[in-house]
Amino acid sequence: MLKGGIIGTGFFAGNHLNGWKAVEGAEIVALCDLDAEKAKAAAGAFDIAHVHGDAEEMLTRHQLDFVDIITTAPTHRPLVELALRHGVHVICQKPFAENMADARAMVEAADRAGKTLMVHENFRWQSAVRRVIELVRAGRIGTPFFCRGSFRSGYDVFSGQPYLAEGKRFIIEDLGIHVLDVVRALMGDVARVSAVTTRVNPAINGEDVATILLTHESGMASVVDCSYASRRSPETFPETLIEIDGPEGTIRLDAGYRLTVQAGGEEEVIDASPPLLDWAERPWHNIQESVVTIQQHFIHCLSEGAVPETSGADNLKTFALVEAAYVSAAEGRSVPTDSIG
Ligand code: NAD
Ligand code: 89V
Repeated sequence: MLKGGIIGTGFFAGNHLNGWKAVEGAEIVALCDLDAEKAKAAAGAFDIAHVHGDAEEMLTRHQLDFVDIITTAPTHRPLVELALRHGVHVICQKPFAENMADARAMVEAADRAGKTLMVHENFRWQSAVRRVIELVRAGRIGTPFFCRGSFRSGYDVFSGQPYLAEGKRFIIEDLGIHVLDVVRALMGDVARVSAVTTRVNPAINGEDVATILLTHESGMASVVDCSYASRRSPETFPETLIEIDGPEGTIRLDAGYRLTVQAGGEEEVIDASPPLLDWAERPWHNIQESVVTIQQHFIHCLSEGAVPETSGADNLKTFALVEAAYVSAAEGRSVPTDSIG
């Protein structure tokens, strides 16, 4: 049984703690948060014996195999490097970093330490999205030539995550990053990025609408469009809608997890609704079940000595799309991903 410690017990940590209870081969033995009250409440609710106010203290006191970092991006690099100095594997929440230099430094530090570093990039692990990825990887529609990943909502994310209203960057860095990662998983790596952004909600600092055109290394194109300013019905938060075309057919993941596969002259319509886990609540159940799946993947990789699908090194390519999109939106030009330092 691998022993883990949690760093950060804020808004999203309850999902991780519930998830770890369901994961085979791992148990959380300690947790820490700078806010002692939050840490004690989480330890009480999840029956974790050891509570700390400091990550270094937790890492020194316990023989951990891994840490799960559930803090916001500015703290990721110091915490990842701290954990690696203590010789433990790391799974770290998205966004991986505040900038490309920090993201690269973390990947290099993990390589030097000989430890696994995985990013908790969970949208590609949502069961409905995963079905689309598996159908495409199995060649059901042939090699795709177009994809659209779309997330449009008017859901109030700011009440649970007030920091999202404060940063200069918002939707691409926080949400678009997931959709960009899903499209990368479906269509492959990206050569150029073009983005147009705007801020509709006057109460926040960052952009809440982004439309991004990706030119893949294959020469094919994708569109990623996301909005937290869309007042519409049905409200689809937090669903990622997908449309992907190949020479042999098309796959659509529509509102309400309706999955349509048209291929080989036949049409199949599937209810791809995620399970409602006993601790989950709508509409977050879609995200919540993906937390368990990604955690299980991390533990499987540690046990087998395998490289996680969303490793730190892999996530550099998703994070570069975020950076390129911001440069493109600011400068009004198409940005080659290999120009992102
Ligand atoms: P939060 O601010 O509510 O919680 C973060 C916690 O970390 C706080 O309690 C804070 O005190 C603690 N913390 C900060 N620095 C620390 C340190 N050095 N040592 C110990 N504790 C420390 O944030 P949140 O909403 O829980 O989000 C955390 C991360 O999860 C963010 O990066 C966010 O983008 C991500 N997130 C991901 C998903 C997803 O589906 N993948 C969903 C929501 C949030
Ligand atoms: O997944 C996330 O990172 C969340 C949310 C879905 C609300 O954007 O911040």
